[in-house]
Amino acid sequence: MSKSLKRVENALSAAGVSVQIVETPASTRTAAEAAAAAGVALDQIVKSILFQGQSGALYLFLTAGGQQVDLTKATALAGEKLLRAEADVVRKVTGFAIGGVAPLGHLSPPPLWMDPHLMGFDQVWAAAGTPHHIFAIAPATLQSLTKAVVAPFTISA
Ligand code: 5CA
Repeated sequence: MSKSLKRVENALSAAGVSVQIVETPASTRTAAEAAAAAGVALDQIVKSILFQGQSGALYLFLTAGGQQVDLTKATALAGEKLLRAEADVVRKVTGFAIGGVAPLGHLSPPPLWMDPHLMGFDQVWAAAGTPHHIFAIAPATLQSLTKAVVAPFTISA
């Protein structure tokens, strides 16, 4: 089993949350692919999008699949100017490759925020560390596990 997948599994079980990680035959590298694989609405997919501040710190924005991060709003939340994190930085700091970045189980857990668009669903689906593994979780459970701050940061949120 991949180390990335194992880290997500361990993080979930350490938190005492019983969650089934599903291996998908088709790619779940993008939110659209993950929505098709899970048979759910695009906004039920949790995109784990990383930005990097001028200080070098990373910030994670858990974003509903159909939404876009508004850089101005994200910058205001982080408190410093942000740029999209480069793929190699994401890999090094989180331990996950782009397309499989999970909302938890990071090598160095970043401060994180959660899109209110995710909160209205019974369940949302997130990447489990690889582009072929996803899991379903109640958004309130994901929020309490990650200690994400729920705040609007998407375009015309
Ligand atoms: N497994 C799916 C659904 S959970 C997934 O990980 N989706 S995602 O949206 O969270 O991850 C893909 C995101 O990675 C894209 O939205 C984009 O924001 C970002 N990304 C894609 N390519 C790059 C790249 N070269 N450098 C930095 N970020 C990238």
